[in-house]
This record gives sequence, structure tokens and C-alpha cells, in this order.
Amino acid sequence: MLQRTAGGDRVPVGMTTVRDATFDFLRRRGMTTMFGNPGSTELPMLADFPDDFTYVLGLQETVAVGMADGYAQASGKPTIVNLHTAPGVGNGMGAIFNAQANKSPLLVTAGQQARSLMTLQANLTNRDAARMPHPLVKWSYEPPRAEDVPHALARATHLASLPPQGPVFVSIPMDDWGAEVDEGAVGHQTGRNVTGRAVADPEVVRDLAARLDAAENPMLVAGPDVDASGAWYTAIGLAERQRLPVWAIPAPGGGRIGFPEGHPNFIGILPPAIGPLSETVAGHDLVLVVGASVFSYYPNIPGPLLPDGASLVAITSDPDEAARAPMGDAIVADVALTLQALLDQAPESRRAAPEARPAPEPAPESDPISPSTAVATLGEVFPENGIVVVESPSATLALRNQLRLSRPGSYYFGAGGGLGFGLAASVGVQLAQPERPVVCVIGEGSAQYAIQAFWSAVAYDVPVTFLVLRNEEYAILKWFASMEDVEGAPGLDLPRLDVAGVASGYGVTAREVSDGELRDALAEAIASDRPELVEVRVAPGMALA
Ligand SMILES: Cc1ncc(C[n+]2csc(CCOP(=O)(O)OP(=O)(O)O)c2C)c(N)n1
Repeated sequence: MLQRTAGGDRVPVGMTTVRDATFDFLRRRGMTTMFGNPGSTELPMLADFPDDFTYVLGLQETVAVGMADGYAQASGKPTIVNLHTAPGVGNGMGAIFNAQANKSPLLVTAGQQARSLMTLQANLTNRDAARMPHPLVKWSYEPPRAEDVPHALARATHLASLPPQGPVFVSIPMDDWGAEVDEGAVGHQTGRNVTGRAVADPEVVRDLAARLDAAENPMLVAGPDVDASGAWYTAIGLAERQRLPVWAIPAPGGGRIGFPEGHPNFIGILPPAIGPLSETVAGHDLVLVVGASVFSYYPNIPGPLLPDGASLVAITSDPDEAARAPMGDAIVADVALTLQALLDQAPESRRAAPEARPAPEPAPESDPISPSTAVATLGEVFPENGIVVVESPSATLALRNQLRLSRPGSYYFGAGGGLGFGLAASVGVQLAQPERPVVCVIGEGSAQYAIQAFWSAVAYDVPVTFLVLRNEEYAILKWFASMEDVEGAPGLDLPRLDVAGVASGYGVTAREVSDGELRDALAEAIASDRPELVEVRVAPGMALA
């Protein structure tokens, strides 16, 4: 006797299919929001899509992966994104690169030609599916048999979620979905819990607490994993108890901020090159780096790795980060648990509290306004619980200085540096955090790399506010050109790109405003329950504060 499964397959009564087992697994893991862009090879997976799942369509794979990245980071959950065989993965690769840098737990899946047609290389066969995204993912796999698909997806999800978190990839031939699985075996394979938050050796923590307390002038460098691991308030506790001045990791790197930037102990953002960074930390005898790599240097300005008299200790959950650092010691363990253990051991220090940095200065008046003024205006109306997703290269430093965000989970930036993260990720972040207003601050050049994200924001009623800073150039590249002594490079000007016009075409309520209208326009857009865009002309060049 035949029965129709939830997924629509006609199978013998009592039989469990690959699709049933897969959706059961995703449901159990809370992975019921799926991002993607489908093709013929993915349709068998999506057949009779279960009612308790949501499919979020991105019109280009950069958008699908970027939305999933934002969603995974802002929800703290592994997130599935389904792409269309080789060309879909190809389009998504830049965004997968960003997800890797963001340590975002993405389960990237792609359809594949039917197994019986792969050897003769029928159209759409990805001839080496597992090799394609290989350097960008923690694990890349095409299961040898249809019935191995649920187990492979479970294995991939565990790997994505274990520290350091990151994307994984599974290629799934299109005729696998109706195949039968052994119910007993698949129950074991997909029902497992795997946890990976490891505590540091207590002796090592005790030594570090003593070293920290004995230091004359220690400092803390807070990285993105302070936020991602849930160590935000513990980091504040440690900085206050030990009177530590706190720096953010070199700008613009780091997908998240690791310390409240309005806190009296917060000093600023480290410069990103070897020589200037070493000069900045001069005078400190112990540099404690938490939840970051040491360091993501760029551009190449040589110098000593550390100033004389300084030593460095890093706490990271990423063995590769620990191993590749060019200086200092490292402890590989969960950042939140280790910081808590360190806080428990660290005595109240008698050092003087660090001097609070001054409030941001208003930018000098100009016409058009400087990017600093634009982001300061955003700061005037930015809600307490707001979240900002940033891809506005020449205004990032100014935004950090003007907004001084102080709540956990308030800042997302594409740590890989590949443009296309901002617009897409802001939609994913807002879907994961519906109660918190999300503002995406984006350059008009950056907006072009994932422009179709506007459509997803409209289609799924995602009320992001997009603030487009239009300076009619690739300002950051002109700055790099001057750093690199490059003259006469073409392709750095963007005469009159009408982002508001394009966004309206996708259905976003969009307007271009003068500087005098900016404040009210932003306040209205943030309060609105629709996606809205505000575009403002800003002066060319870098804004540093
Ligand atoms: C995928 C990708 N392509 C190209 C670049 C190089 N790139 C870095 S910043 C930038 C310019 C961005 O322009 P815009 O958003 O207008 O910002 P502005 O520099 O003017 O602030 C470019 C092209 C990149 N980072 N990623």
C-alpha cells in the first residue's frame, strides 16, 4: 500500500524519506527559517514545503547568503540557506567568504543533478561540488548515498555550531529526497546533541588573573566574540574591577563590537596597521585580547609587533586564531566562560580608573554635509534598543565615534570586507530581531552589490531603515590610493547613482532628503513599520571622527 508523505512522495506505508528526516531534523534544531534562491535541482527539496517553515527568497545568491548570515548572527542559531547547484554557489561565494570571517553558523546546501546523470555530466551537474566552496567553509561534502543526506546535514550543522562557528556546505543530488531511510538509524544520527563550550584550564586562568593584577598598566582589547559568546557584561565587569582601559580591535575589522563604546573605560579603536598599532599600545605592559584574532592588519605599515616592555595574552575559542598570531600567548577556550572565570579570580584593583574620552565633537559645517554630521544626526534619533548594520566604508569610524553603541548585539559589519553584506544582512538581522529597530547605513557604491535585498525587505515586510550616504565616489579607495602612492587609477568615481529611485522600483518607500530634512526623515523611517530608505548627499573623502 502506498501513502503520500508530508513532502508529497508516494511511498510504502510506514516509510520515512530523506525529506521527512531532514525536515524533522531542521525542526528539532529550530532551523525553520530557510533562506535561498531555488532552481530546478532544488524543487524536489521544496515540494509541499511544511507550514511551520518559512522560506525567505533572495533574488540573487549574495542576498540569500547575506540575509542568512545576518539572521544566524542576530538569532545565535545555525541557519540554512539553499542555493542552486554550481552557478548558485558561485554567485554566493563572496557572501560565504564574509560569513566565514563573521564566524556565522551557516548550513549552506545546494541541489545537484540526479545521481544517475552525474557521471555523463548532464546539464547543471556540479562536477566537483565539494571542492567549489572548499576554502570558505569548515566542511564541504556530497554524501555518497541518498540515505546519508540527513546524517550529513546533522554532521554539518554540528560543525557549523562548534567553535569557531562558521559556514559548512552539503551538496544534495535532486533525486535523493524521496529515498527511504532507516528510521532507527536516522533517529540516532539526527537526534544527537553536541556541545562545544570548553572551559580553560583553571591553573592557566589563575596565572592570568595574577599576571593581570600584577601588571602596572594593563589594557583590554575587546573583539567580536565577546558579543557573540554572550560575554558583554562579564567584559564590563572585568574592565571595571581591574580598571582596564578598553580598546576595540583594529578598524574596520570585526563584525561586531565587543565593549560598550560609551562606557567610561572605553578609549577607542586600534589602528589597523602593525607600526601604528604598536605605537598606540606603547606604555602598556600587558595587552589582554579577548575574542579576536591578533590582529587583522591592513594596510601594510611595518613596525615592531609590540612595543618594548609589552606582553600579550589572547583568549579565543578559535584554535587557528591562537596558532597563527605572530606574538603573545593564547588560551583556547570559550570566551564567556573564561572571562567569567578570570573575573571570579581577579581582585579589585587599586589602579586609577582610565580617563574617559571626550564626547564626539560636531563636524565642521560643509555643503554637502560631512558623513560625520550625517551619522551624528542618525545618533540624535537612534533608539536605545536600535541595531545598526554598517557598510559605508568612509563613514565607519565616524559612525562608531558618533553612535557609541552600548548594548550587546547592536552592531553588525561584514568582517571579510566583501561588499554585499550590509543590505542583505540588515534584512536577516531584522527578521531575527523583530522587536529592535534596525538601521542599515550604507554607501551608494556598496548598496549595488546586493541591491535585490530591497525586494526581500518589501516582500517579507521587514521594516529596516536604510540610510544611504551618497558621496558620488568610492571614497575609501581614493584614501587607499593616497596611502599606496597610487595616482591616476580609473573607476573611482560614481556620478549620480539614484539609489532611492532603484529602491522605489523594488517597492521601498524611498526619498532623497536635504541635510535639513535628514533628522525628521530618519525619525519617521525608524518609527515606520515598513522598509524605508533615506538618501542624503554627503561630502567626498574619509570621515575619521
Ligand atoms: C565584493 C567587493 N568588491 C570590491 C570591493 C572593493 N571596495 C572596497 S570599498 C569600495 C567602495 C565602496 O563605495 P561606497 O559604498 O560608495 O563607500 P565610500 O567608500 O564612498 O564610503 C570598494 C569598491 C570590495 N570590498 N568588495
